[in-house]
Order: sequence, then structure tokens, then C-alpha cells
Amino acid sequence: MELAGIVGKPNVGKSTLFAALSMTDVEIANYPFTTKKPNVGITYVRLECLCRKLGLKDNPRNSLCVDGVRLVPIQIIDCPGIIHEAHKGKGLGLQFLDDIRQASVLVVVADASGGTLLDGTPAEPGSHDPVEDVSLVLNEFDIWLRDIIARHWTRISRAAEARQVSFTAEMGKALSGLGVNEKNIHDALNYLKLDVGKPTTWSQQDLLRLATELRVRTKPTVVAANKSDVPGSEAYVERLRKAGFDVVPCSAEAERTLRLAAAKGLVRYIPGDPDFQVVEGVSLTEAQRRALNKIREMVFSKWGGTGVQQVVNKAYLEKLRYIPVYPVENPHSLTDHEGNVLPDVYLMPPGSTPKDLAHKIHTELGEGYLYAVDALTGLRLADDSTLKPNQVVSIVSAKKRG
Ligand SMILES: Nc1nc2c(ncn2[C@@H]2O[C@H](COP(=O)(O)OP(=O)(O)OP(=O)(O)O)[C@@H](O)[C@H]2O)c(=O)[nH]1
Ligand SMILES: [Mg+2]
Repeated sequence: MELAGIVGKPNVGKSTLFAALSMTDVEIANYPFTTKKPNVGITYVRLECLCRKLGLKDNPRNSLCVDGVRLVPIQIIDCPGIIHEAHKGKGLGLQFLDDIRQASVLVVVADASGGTLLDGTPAEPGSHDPVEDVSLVLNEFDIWLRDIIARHWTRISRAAEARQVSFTAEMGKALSGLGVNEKNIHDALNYLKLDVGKPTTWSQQDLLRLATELRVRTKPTVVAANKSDVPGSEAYVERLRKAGFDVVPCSAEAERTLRLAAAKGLVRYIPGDPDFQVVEGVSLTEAQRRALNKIREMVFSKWGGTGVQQVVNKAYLEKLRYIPVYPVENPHSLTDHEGNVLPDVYLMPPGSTPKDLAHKIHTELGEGYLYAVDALTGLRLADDSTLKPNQVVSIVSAKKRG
């Protein structure tokens, strides 16, 4: 399953964001290093479901459909906080990053209220510029990655110079567990103009630049500008944007409150909605009413929503540019073999072909791939055609699924 890694300096609300996204209980507190070990959970990418557009009642299997909103599961991991020199073992170090090696995106959480100092100590809002924190966290990540590269580099560069192996191919193999491939390495080295014929001459600084380029190519990053419910956060959101980051202002706390209220049947709210309504007939306590009013005033009126779902959607649909496609077995009824209508949605990387989809669904389906049909037009798809957003695809294979 797709994985997003949640990272950031201590005390910025990573675990609150994780808890809101996954609807699980984890430790949250106003001091640094509350989280000691990564938390693993599931959340969803929000899509407008095709069922509405086609006027069908669907039977989702690998995803959920709530009032025409299709929710496609992804995995998230909430990491302990990262401070300056974490790569030297400061704070809780960086070893936990091993758990997000396979992440396809990074969510860097920042405190947009400016209410946490560099080391995570709580302070008055407006005390600290979060731009610095995001750069620090990414730099620590890059050093962690450089150290992994460096471990392989000695052996591979010697062998490459002795013309026994290709540097990019061998390094691609060594880093495949990080989601880095040979092409990524080739592109990064080209961009950096590093002499691939003489890798033993590269400096530690060159390796760090290589690590940064590989991170940029393989771990696109969204900055979750959290605590944006706090007055004054607009200025820091703007500063984060000006620094060149892809920023989503959010309030993890507001989202968590709303999701819990929705689960209790107090409000109508689907994550990512631009508004919420109190369910008619329910009686709220005074404290609940005040909390909801505050969320409306400080979050929805100001930002048009909590921003939490937008963090995930931006990561998968804008940064990774994944394309939702609906595979079906029967192109006429748009069902699987059990008659479930539009049962599955897959998020495919841009440029994916029908055969890539077949492989993603099941190895055997991919191996026996014969051809595919666009179920809505009835037209056969060329083998090299690229999948389109919301395409309903029926795959014909010599081998049956499962
Ligand atoms: N105002 C406001 N406070 C928040 C928000 N999200 C989290 N907080 C508060 O920020 C503090 C830290 O929250 P955590 O979720 O524990 O932060 P963390 O980044 O996981 O912290 P570590 O695990 O220690 O690195 C807590 O007091 C939260 O209640 C938010 O959206 N708005
Ligand atoms: Mg935490």
C-alpha cells in the first residue's frame, strides 16, 4: 500500500495530525518527544466517486464510498520529532526513518502559530519562524540518506572505476528499498554534473547534494502548516510559501474534534468538506457548542476547512499526480465477478498503462494480460496508451485473478 511519512520537529502536532487522519488514539502532549516510536495507521485519499456521475449505486471493496465521496486507503507513519544534529544521535536520533524508507511522499509538519521553539519547547505564538524548522528537518533527512549512500559508495565506486559494474545500476539496486531507481540516480548525477566515471573523487558534500537530489526526485514533500487556528498564523503560512514549499494550512486539532463529533453522530462532516452541520435534533453540551463555534470561526471562516484532508490529497493528486482508475471485470455492468458495481479504485502513477494496472491488481493478471477495454466507451485500449483519470478499465487476461 502507498505510504506517506509524517515528519517534523518535536511538538508541532504530528501525532495530532496522525490521530485525526487515522482516527486512532496516540499520545499527544504539549512537550517535545512525546512520541518515542513511530505510529502506523491508515487514512484515505478523497475522490469524487464515479458512482454519482454515472448515477449508479456502487459496492466498494478496496475503498469506501460515503455520499458519493470515494475514499482510497493509504498508510501513514507518524515519526518521533527531529532536531538539529539528530543524525549525531541528538534527541531520538534518526533511526526511526528506516520505517519510512518506502514512503512515496513526506508530510513535513510545521507549527504555523510560531508557538514552538527550535527544539520543540512550547512558547508564545509568534515566537519562532517555522521556515527554519522545515529546512532543518529536510536537511537531517538528507544527511540520513547520504549516510546510507556512503555505506554503499566505497564498494560501488571502486568496482565502477575498475569497470566491473555500472555505478548507476549498482547504486540503483542498493537504494531500491528507498524507492530510488537507476533513472533517479542517473538524472541526479546529470543535474549535479558529477563525474560518473570517477566516483571515488566525490566529496562528502557531493554525496549530500546527491542525497538531496534523490530525495527531491523520490520523496515529494507537502508542508502541513499546522495550528493555523491560532491567530497570527497567516503570516507564517505566507512565509513558508515564499520559501518555496508546497504548503497546506491546517488545524489537526479541529479536524480531530470534527471527526470524533461526526463518529458520535453529532455533526455531519466528511473529511475534506468545506463545512459541517450539527445534526438536527441532537442536543449539544455547552462545551461542545462552544468548541464547534470556535472551529467555525477560527478555522472554516478563515481557511475554508481544516486543511487536513487537503494535505493527503495534495500529496497524492498534485505532487505525485496519481490517477484514479476503476478496474472492472464486466465492462457492461461495470462489476466484478460477484456483481459488485465499481468495486475498486486504484491510484496509478502518471504515465501508467493498462498493463501496469493489471500488474498492480494481481501479478497473474499482469502476466496473462491480453488487452484492455475502456468500459464506458467500449473501445479497446492500445497497449501503450496511458490511463486517464476516472477511466473504467476492463482487463482481458489469459490467466484468471487470484
Ligand atoms: N492550536 C492547536 N494546537 C495543536 C494542533 N495540533 C496539535 N496541537 C497541540 O500541539 C501539541 C503537540 O501535539 P503532538 O501531536 O503531540 O505533537 P508532535 O509533533 O507529535 O510532538 P512529538 O511527538 O513530541 O514530536 C499538543 O499540545 C497539541 O494539542 C492544532 O491544530 N492547533
Ligand atoms: Mg508525536
